Amino acid sequence: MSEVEKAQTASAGGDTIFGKITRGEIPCKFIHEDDKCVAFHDLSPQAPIHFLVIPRKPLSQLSKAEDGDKEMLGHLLLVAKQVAKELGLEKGFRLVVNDGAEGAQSVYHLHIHVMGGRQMGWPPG
Ligand code: DGP
Repeated sequence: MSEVEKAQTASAGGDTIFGKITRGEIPCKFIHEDDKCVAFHDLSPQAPIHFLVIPRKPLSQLSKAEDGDKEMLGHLLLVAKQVAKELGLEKGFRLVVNDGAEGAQSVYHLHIHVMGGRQMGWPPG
């Protein structure tokens, strides 16, 4: 099943694989972890370097974020750029947040994709 097909059949709400990963119930090698978030390499990389930054709070998607999430959301961006630097992405990188069915979201636990290590195109598909 393609990522888009997965996204079209994914359902919002409930626990997800990322919830299990953040709670340590499924083993995963973190490339960053702190009290608010974790980062790890994507299982299905779309670039030479492709990692995800995920809040420990099980927020399903960006469109459900509230004012109280401001600090956590800012923290995710700072971790994204810090890990990108640690992985050598000095020439640039791309952040993507898929939201909902038309945004091709397949896992309903907020995550920031960080991709780099090749020239990106525009517009995205
Ligand atoms: P999205 O379509 O934005 O919901 O992207 C979900 C991404 O998560 C997709 O690129 C594949 C990745 N992914 C799904 N399950 C796992 C997993 O168990 N481990 C890791 N490392 N990545 C996963």
